[in-house]
Parts: sequence; C-alpha cells; structure tokens
Amino acid sequence: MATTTGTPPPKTNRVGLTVVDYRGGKTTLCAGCGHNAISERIIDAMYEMGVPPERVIKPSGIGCSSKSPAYFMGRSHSFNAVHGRMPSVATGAVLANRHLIALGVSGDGDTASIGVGQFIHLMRRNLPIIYIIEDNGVYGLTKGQFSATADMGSTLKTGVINDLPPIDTCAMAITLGATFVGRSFSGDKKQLHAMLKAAIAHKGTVMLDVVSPCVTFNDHEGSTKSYKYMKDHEEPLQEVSFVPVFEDITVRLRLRKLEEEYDPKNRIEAITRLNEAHENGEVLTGVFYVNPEAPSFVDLLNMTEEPLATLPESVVRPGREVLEQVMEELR
Ligand SMILES: Cc1ncc(C[n+]2csc(CCOP(=O)(O)OP(=O)(O)O)c2C)c(N)n1
Ligand code: SF4
Ligand SMILES: [Mg+2]
Repeated sequence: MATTTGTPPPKTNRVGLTVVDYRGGKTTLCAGCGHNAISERIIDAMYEMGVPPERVIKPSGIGCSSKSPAYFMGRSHSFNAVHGRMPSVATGAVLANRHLIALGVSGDGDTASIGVGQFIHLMRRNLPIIYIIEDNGVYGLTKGQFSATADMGSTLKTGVINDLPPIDTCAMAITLGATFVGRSFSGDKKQLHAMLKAAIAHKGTVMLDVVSPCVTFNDHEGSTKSYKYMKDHEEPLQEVSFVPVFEDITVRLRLRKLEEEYDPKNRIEAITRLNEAHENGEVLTGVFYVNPEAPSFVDLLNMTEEPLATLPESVVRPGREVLEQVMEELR
C-alpha cells in the first residue's frame, strides 16, 4: 500500500517490526573488522525470524567481539560480563527467565583462554543459548597477541611464529554435549545467515565458531585467519538453507551435501571429519553436528513454565512451616 506521499511503507516482519528496529549503536570497531559483518547477519536473521527484540538477552565477555552486542539489537537486554565469564551470566539469566532468547557473544581469547572452564561446563548442559565465538586467532582488543585458536605455524605481523597447536572449539563443543555445532566465516554472507536462522530455532546449546578476520592485527600473509586465507581454504561441508515453520517450531535445516554423504547426527563422524580437515589444511565450515531431541537444561531441571522472575513472592518464598522444617533437619 502506498502512502499519501507515494513512498511505499517500510517492509515489516511477522511481529510488525522493520529491520531498523533490530539495529544497535554505531560501531566503534575498525572498518572492515569481521565482527561488524557478523552483527549485520545477526540483525538480518533476527528480523527475518520475527524475534521480538525485548525477548533477547545478549550477554558477552570482554574483547572487541564482546563489545559488538552494543552494535545490534538496541532494544534487547545486554550484559557485558567479566572476561571469560559470560556463561555464568547467561546461565543465571536463562534460569531466572526461561522465556528469554539468549545470544551470547564471545571471542576466541574470551572463550578458549581465560573462559575455557566456564565454556566447558556450559557446553555440557544444553542450556538454550546461541553461543557465538567471533574467532580471529588473536586478542584484538589488547593489540594482537596469539590466542589459543591460532593455528600452529601462523605468524604475527612482527614475524613471531605460533608453535602451539590450536584448540578446536567445535570439536570440543561436540565432545562435551552441545547439540548444534558449526563453523562459518564472517565473509560467507549466505552460509552464516542460514546458520543463524537455524540456530534461533534450535532448543538447546548452539555453538557457532565464526572465523572473523581482525584487519588491524591478523590479516597479513602468514596468518591463517585472514580474509585471503579463508577465501582460499574454506571448505563448505554442505550448502545450508533453512525454512522456518512458525506453527511447528522444529528445526527445518536443509543440508545439501556437496562433497560426500555426511550425517550431522553422528558425533564421531563430525569429530573425525574435523580432524581430517586440520590434517589437510582445510577450514571446514558448515553444520557439523545437530541433535534436536536432547532435553535442554531447563527441561532437565523440571522448571515451571512461568519464569522464576515473574512468579509472585507467595509462590517462590517458602512458608514459615517449611523454613522451620529445614532448620529442624539441620539441627
Ligand atoms: C581478567 C582480565 N584479564 C585480561 C584482560 C585483558 N583483555 C581484554 S580483552 C582480552 C582478549 C580479547 O580477545 P578476544 O576474546 O579474542 O577478543 P577480540 O578482541 O579478538 O575480539 C584480554 C586478554 C581483561 N580485560 N580482564
Ligand atoms: S582490533 Fe581487530 S578485532 Fe578489534 S575492532 Fe579492530 S579489526 Fe576488529
Ligand atoms: Mg580474538
């Protein structure tokens, strides 16, 4: 329908919002930083899936990547946690209000070094969360030291060579029990967009490692997390597309096999394929593992449908008799 001025009204999604409603503050990250491209894909995916922004919480840790929730979905809740401690904040928020949609943003430093203990326990629980690692192989915010995801043999701009093996966060997440695990590239618009939409529909822990080049400290010849290296070495496992079915919120993930018969429900095969890719010097991208049937952490805890945060005090506060009984048991 045209307005009186003749300008068509902006397009809206199924909850009546325009894409502008999903934007955030102006980015302060470097121009060309992969993290900015990921924010753009999150905005598009959330808009297209018709997610009400007020239902979303975007916890993060510390780093350039962890700053990026300020640059998308300004109407959602945010929490910039302590370095590496986003998983505990996210767990607390989701348990207090199970109706929230949690989108955690972390970096390779935030996750695989200081935060690795928290990451490991989050992956075991199948908490409903989309956990994104914006992976540039360096600590961007503190001026480009190698992180634990840097490949052996990759070099810093100064010529320093990394002689330690990398931690593969995807292999780790699959081993530990995450129920939707994949890797993408900030420069692969189509694949990342489809994977994010599928992630939004998944009911459990989604772990997406997104290679996201740091143009200031890790985009040179000799880096294995540069735009050029990714363009030359990315090996997509499938062509990922996703058809949302809003009445029946099941994951309708379509994986068109490009190179082989690959079963994303087979954990062992997923880990073997990741190891083979490392041996062959390929950066495998795509959805490695999906298990939509596993009970989520909120199901396991048998929590009430009404979120704890909105239950009245008369329900959440034990009565005097119950307290006396507890005290009696402790005597
Ligand atoms: C407890 C603590 N230790 C160290 C730091 C310093 N520090 C800030 S960001 C960062 C690493 C960030 O790297 P990453 O998570 O990969 O994010 P990027 O900047 O690369 O996106 C470090 C070590 C800190 N802020 N807090
Ligand atoms: S320093 Fe690197 S990671 Fe940080 S904003 Fe700049 S390009 Fe991005
Ligand atoms: Mg980093």
